[in-house]
Amino acid sequence: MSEQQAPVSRRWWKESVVYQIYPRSFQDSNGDGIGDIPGIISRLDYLKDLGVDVVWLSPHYDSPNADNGYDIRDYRKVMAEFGTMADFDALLAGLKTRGMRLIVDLVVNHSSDEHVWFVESRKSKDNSYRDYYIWRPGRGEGPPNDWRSYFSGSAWTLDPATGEYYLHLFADKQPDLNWENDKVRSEVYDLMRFWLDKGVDGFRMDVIPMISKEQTFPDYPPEHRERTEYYHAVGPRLHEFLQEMNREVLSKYDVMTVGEAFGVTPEQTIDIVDERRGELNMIFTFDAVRLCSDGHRYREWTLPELKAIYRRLEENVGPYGWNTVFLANHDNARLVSSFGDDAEPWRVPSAKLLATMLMTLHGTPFIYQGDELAMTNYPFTSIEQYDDIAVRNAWKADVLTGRVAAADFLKGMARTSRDHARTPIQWSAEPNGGFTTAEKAWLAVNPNYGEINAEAALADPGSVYHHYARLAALRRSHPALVYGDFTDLAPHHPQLFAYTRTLGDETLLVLLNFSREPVEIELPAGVAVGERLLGNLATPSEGTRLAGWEARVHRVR
Ligand code: TEU
Ligand code: CA
Repeated sequence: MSEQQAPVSRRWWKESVVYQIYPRSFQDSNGDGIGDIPGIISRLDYLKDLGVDVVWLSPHYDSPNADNGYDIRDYRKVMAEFGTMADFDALLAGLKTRGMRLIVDLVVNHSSDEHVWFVESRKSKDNSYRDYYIWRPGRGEGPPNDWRSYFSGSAWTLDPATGEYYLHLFADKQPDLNWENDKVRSEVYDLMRFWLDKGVDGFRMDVIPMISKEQTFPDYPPEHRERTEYYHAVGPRLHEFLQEMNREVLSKYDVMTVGEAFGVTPEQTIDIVDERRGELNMIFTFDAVRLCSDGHRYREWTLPELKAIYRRLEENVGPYGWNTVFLANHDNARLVSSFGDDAEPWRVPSAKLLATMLMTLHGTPFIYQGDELAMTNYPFTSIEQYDDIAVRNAWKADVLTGRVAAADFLKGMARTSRDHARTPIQWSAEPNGGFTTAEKAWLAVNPNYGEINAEAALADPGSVYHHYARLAALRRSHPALVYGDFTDLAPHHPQLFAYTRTLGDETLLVLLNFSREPVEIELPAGVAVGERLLGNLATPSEGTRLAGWEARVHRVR
């Protein structure tokens, strides 16, 4: 598949295993029901023992929490609920002491409407901060164009003070910054330096491809009316802005960057991650996670579709780029519930199979908190149980207007809502899963915490947690799993994902049975199953047979 001639550069961030923390839901330390930084600090050994190299912290900044911190009021302050700057410094030091790194979330497509820049900007048309945001007069009685917010409704809100509309691709409390303004860009570069000078090791950049807007502000072209992310991503000056950011800031530090690239296609990826261009190191593309959710509806996906996405990413990124591997984050339902089988007795083996895939595909793996415990979707049944602004706004826009039946809406959300991933981490069988000593956590703990929790996982050598740890160790001792070429051996097989990773004279074979049914594999000539390096069942099958949801990694003979 990929006969690569050019030597691929070796970088620490290619060899790393990244773990995402959503601080609000990780560990509460002071009994207010909200996760916090001291809580994270108390779990650093848990992360180290899991095999984590880099922690990605979802936003920890001062915020009114319209979107749980993705609406930043002060980029240089720590969210009071999470702790203080001293706590942040202690977290960074605690990670470094253990040989781990920290990347933080950079949310600069938009700020909070409570950020002082916006408070000023909305005051008058001649305010010196006016052009920090995107203001336009209406068109007739309505907004300037037909752009829609990802959280329902128009992307424009009329502000009575000046009679103009401001743009917000997300909530009305998340006004988009105007990247055309040099002053905005230099403010962003300054705040990046602030955190880099503290010693953070890079950034995950929130919806970064959307920062450059088409300045004529046209209506959506017909082909982009449905999936507007493909319109908003990769605007006219995106590459110019990223190259400037790299020149001004990133190139001066040894850091990693990963852009959240909602709306960027595999074909567009290389222009952002080509190391010769000086933009970002990696991006998250969403074709794989979106396989199972189409808006708020769950979609049945097939394994050949998933494999085709990985091949397409592989073919498009080439020797000068690098991929991420992830299937879950704080914006998607739970990994094992969406891509595995969360019915017993398949939950644990299927979660381990997914772990095996994430850690052996070609790219930097990202683990989302709780997936190492095979945490499952929450049994949501009513609208009141949801916290997420995306759900609440969509309910108002779709159900309360009669466009979607309540039952259909709730059925879809029960499979796709972002809140599934945001329920607190289940640490033990104590009340509230040991997440908090408060009577109630900010979002309900999944009632299955009695069986599914970290204490039980740590005590069980056959747990998903220990499987991740073994995979991390395997990846560390086999550079083929990091740098090796990827070959899909059975692209069209409906239940089997079988591939090799080859570097120099080492070839490893990964066999994954994505179903409850046993399967017998036919391997191509020249590929024979050799020594088993790792498996997910207590009693592994032999040779070319795989039991239901069995996963194994072998040497090739
Ligand atoms: O998400 C970007 C994004 O566009 C989607 O994943 C989005 O969450 C989904 O379409 C809504 O249903 C990023 C952050 O990861 C997300 O948590 C934020 O809400 C969003 O940007 C705005 O900052
Ligand atoms: Ca707390």
